[in-house]
This record gives sequence, structure tokens and C-alpha cells, in this order.
Amino acid sequence: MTRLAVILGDQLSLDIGALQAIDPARDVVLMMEVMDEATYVAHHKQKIVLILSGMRHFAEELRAAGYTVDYVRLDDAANSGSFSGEIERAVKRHRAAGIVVTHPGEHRVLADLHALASEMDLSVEWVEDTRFFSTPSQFAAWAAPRRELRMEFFYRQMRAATGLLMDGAKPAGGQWNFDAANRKAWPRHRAVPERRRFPPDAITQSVIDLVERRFPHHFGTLDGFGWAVTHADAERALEDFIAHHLPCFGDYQDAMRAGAPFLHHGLISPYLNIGLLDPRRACALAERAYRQGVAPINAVEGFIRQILGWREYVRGVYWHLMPGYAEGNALGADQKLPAFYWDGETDMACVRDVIGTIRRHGYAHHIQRLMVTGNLALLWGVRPAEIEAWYLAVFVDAFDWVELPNTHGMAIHADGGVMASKPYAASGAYIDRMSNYCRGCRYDPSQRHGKDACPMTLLYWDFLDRHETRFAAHPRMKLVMDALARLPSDVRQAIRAEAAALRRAGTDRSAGDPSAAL
Ligand code: FAD
Ligand code: DLZ
Ligand code: SF4
Repeated sequence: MTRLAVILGDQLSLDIGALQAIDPARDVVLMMEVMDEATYVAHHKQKIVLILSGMRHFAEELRAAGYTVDYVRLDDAANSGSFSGEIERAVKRHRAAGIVVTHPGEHRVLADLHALASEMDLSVEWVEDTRFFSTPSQFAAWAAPRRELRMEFFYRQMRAATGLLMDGAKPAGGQWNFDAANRKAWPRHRAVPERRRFPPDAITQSVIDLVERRFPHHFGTLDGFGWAVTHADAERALEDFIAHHLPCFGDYQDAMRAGAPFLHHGLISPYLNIGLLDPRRACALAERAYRQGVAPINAVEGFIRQILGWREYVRGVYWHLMPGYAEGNALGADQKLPAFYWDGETDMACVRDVIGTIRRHGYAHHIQRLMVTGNLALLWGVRPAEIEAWYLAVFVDAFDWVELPNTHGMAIHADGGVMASKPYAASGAYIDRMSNYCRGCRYDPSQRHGKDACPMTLLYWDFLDRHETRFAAHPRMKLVMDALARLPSDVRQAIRAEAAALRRAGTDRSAGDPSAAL
């Protein structure tokens, strides 16, 4: 009897487990465009286009490869709007004996599918997602005996296990990590490189029209949509990056520049996350560039660490600690998300630039996510669930397994130190050092309080003040906590009062959250 291989919108890989487990001559591939997935948070318009167009192109690829594909479109009259509803309908339509599902990337979807299976008494074959270097159970085995989890040690084990960037038992270049070489600011007169983008074809254009029609109130613009939506174009994007940008990736990995969102970053996370690119291929091409002398070790090690280290590590943390992980709020953050996260209307030049970039591209690079929008949410004390829903909505590459640990753990320290031993809190001085934002800003990054005080700097000292008891004895925060203790009490009072006034001003209008309209 027929079985259905369920392929979700982030499982667009020809070698995905569910496709390997079926007989193409007898079984059917089920793909479903459903309202629930577009609206559980109000995703950026470009994210919906990327996924639906990626799905439609992938369905064509599967048909060309000999699969029978049952593809449910968003506008199909009988579309129930949910994965569960569509699987139930498809099982009846095909009188299917059961379904085959590759382990989904989100706990929410996994729980729904388990519930459906038991309600329908449906036979489900669960297949491992092999598109990662490690499995959740390997991570759990690594984590079990450890008192604390640190990416660096996981990463070293992954290097040794895969042989990536290894010379025998030793790390290539003689060191595991070249991060210290990767903190240059963008030189003032250095030209900003052009990046390859992919103009919409007819399929993508019809999805753009659909999204404009069905999701007009969602965040972001579709003007100039330029993401790849096929394997072939994603491969071109990767090759372009390796040839033209990888050599400088390390040097400028942490640099930020107004009006220049991409610099030498990979721009490949959406493709890796939905299956248009294979992380093994990305790492292999990067290593080849190093071995051929085309890219230096600090660049290649830095790039491979992001994929083999951070990407695998956050996924491991997610499946190891979910669902409880999302519930933590170690710093007692209780503030509403400021309205300018949605409309960018703020005098903070750094925040305005980053929100504008996200609106235009559904993208910001890592340091912008961590040290501008993330740092501000941490210092502001935004409620974890609100800032996490924002990250999930506004980035084209956002899926719970990767967004949640990065936001909840790394950016806002809501996990109390599982992901990072100390909060990534920084004042305006950090942003001034790594960008040209402050030169175009009405605030002064060196001022802690007063009318010209930089909000990042003001809130940084307020953050230390609010959490003095918690961090006073933290060995890696001793210098700043000592500096806080030396501040005169009237200065500390002024910081508290001005920070409270800033928070009130940021949340006194409720502009913008498109999820509120759902
Ligand atoms: P590059 O800088 O070129 O890096 C190469 C690749 O390494 C990326 O494509 C990505 O696959 C991987 N990578 C790098 N850093 C990380 C990381 N910390 N975690 C996982 N993978 C990493 N990444 C997502 O893919 N989806 C998210 O929803 C997401 N949310 C984030 C939220 C916050 C608060 C922060 C601080 C980071 C988040 N990241 C997320 C990680 C990182 O910012 C993006 O992967 C990266 O900016 C994507 O752009 P790029 O392809 O140009 O990356
Ligand atoms: C994000 C998304 C959107 C917007 N739409 C769909 C869809 O219509 N159909 C689909 O299969 N997947 C979609 N996705 C991606 C899913 O949310 C993602 O596959 C699950 O969350 C599992 O990670
Ligand atoms: Fe951002 Fe402060 Fe610099 Fe302005 S002065 S750009 S708010 S860090």
C-alpha cells in the first residue's frame, strides 16, 4: 500500500531521509503550503516567499527525478491551513498505509505530528535528519557527563570526528581557534563589495504576488527580493562566496558598517536551513580554499567554526533541553518589546540601520543580531518570549532550533549561562569600535547619562546596576563590576531614572507588531 513521504518547507533536500525511505514507484511525496506555518508568528514577507518558492521549485525537481508529488497550494479551496489537517486529508485521499517523516526542525511541529499520529492511530516512520554533522543523541552523550556545556570543546571534538581542517591529530595551522585575528573594524575607505543576488523567475514572481495579496500587513518589503530558491542558485551563491569573500571573511567578521549589511558574510544560512545547501559541501569548499592557498587559516577556521561548531552546537542544545529550555527567564526580564523594533523609528543610528536592513532583506549579520538588536533587548530587559518571537518573525533564516538558543541563550542570557558563561552585554563603546554608526548618531557613546548619553551606554550601566548582586562575584565581570561600585551614588541614581524614562518612551506607542493583527 501507498505511503506518504511528508516533506516540510525546510526539508528541501534530495537526499533527505524520508525520500530515501520510500519506494518512488509506489509511494507519494506530500508537500503542503499552509496558513498556520506562515502565521504562527507573522513572518517577514521574504521568508514566506523564500520557503513557498523553494517548495514549488523543489516539487518540480522531485517530479523530474521520478517522484509522484501531491502538492497542496495555499490557495487550494479545501486547504485546511495546518500540517495535521493536510496530512489527514492526504492519508484519506491516497488511502495511505502510513507516513514517513524526517525529524522536524521545531519542537512545536514534532509535538503536533505526535498528537496527530495518536489521534488518527496513524503509522509513522520517523527518520533521522542526516543533513547535520551530528545527531541529537550524539550531542546528548557528549553533554551528559559535563557540568557545563561550552561550544569550543564540542567544536574540537567535531573537528577531530570529521577530520575537517585537521592535519592528522592536530588542528590545521597549529591552533583550534583563530578568533583573536577576526576582530577588525571595516577600514574607512575600503570599498564595500557587491554581492550576488538572484532576480525572481516566474514561479517566484507568482509567489511574491500571492504573499503581497495574502500577507500585506507582515513585516518587511518584497522589493528587490534576491534570495536563491533552487539548489543550483544556492550552489552559485556558495561558490561566489568562497571565491570572492571567504578570504576576507575572518578579518571583517565582526565589523559593522552603516548601509552595508553584507560585507564579506556568507549569506547562506537560509539555504543551509531549508536544505538548498549542504553544510558538508560548504565546509569542504572552504577547506579546499585553504589547502589551495586561496584563503587564509583565520578566515577558513572562522567560517568552519560557525557551521561545524556553532550551528551544530545550538541544534544540540535545542534538542537536549527542549521544551523546558524556552521557559527560563534567568534575569527576570519583564519589559515589552519597544515599538522601534518594528518600525525602526529611533534616533539610535545603529538600531535604525539594522532594522532597516532587516526590513529590506530579512537579514542582518551575526554581530548586528548579537550586539545591536540582541544587546539592546538584553539591556532593556525585554521579556524573552517577545524578543524570541521577533527574531523568529523577521529573519528569513529563522527556525526555532537555531533562533531560540541564539536569542534565549546567547543574546539575552535568559538561560542563566547554558550557552555562554557571561552575558554579551556591551556599551556604546563596543559599537563605536566595530562600526561607523556612532559618527552619524545624535548620541555620544562615551556618555553614561545626560541629554547626549548613548542609550546603549546608559542601559549598560543600568543593567550592571540592576544585576549587581548576580554578577558581583563573576570572575569574568570583575573589572566592570568594580567600575560600577566606584560610581558615585548620585550618578547611579541618575542612570536609574534616565533608563526608566527611556524604557517608558520606547514602549509608550504600540506601533508595529504585525502578529497583533493575526
Ligand atoms: P556567516 O557569518 O557567513 O556564517 C556562516 C554560517 O555559519 C551561517 O550561514 C550559519 O549557518 C552558521 N552560523 C554562524 N553563526 C551561527 C550561530 N550562532 N548559530 C548557528 N549557526 C551559525 N542563524 C540562523 O541560521 N537562524 C536564526 O534564526 C538565527 N538567529 C540568531 C539570533 C541571534 C540573536 C543571533 C545572535 C544569531 C542568530 N543566528 C541565526 C546566527 C547567525 O547570526 C546567522 O546564522 C548568520 O548571521 C547568518 O548569516 P550568514 O549566512 O551571512 O553567516
Ligand atoms: C516557515 C514556513 C512557512 C512560512 N510556510 C510553510 C508552508 O506553507 N509549508 C511548509 O511545509 N513549511 C512552511 N514553513 C516552514 C515550516 O515552518 C518548517 O518546516 C517547520 O517549522 C519545521 O521546522
Ligand atoms: Fe548606537 Fe549609541 Fe553609537 Fe548611537 S551612539 S550609534 S545609539 S551605539
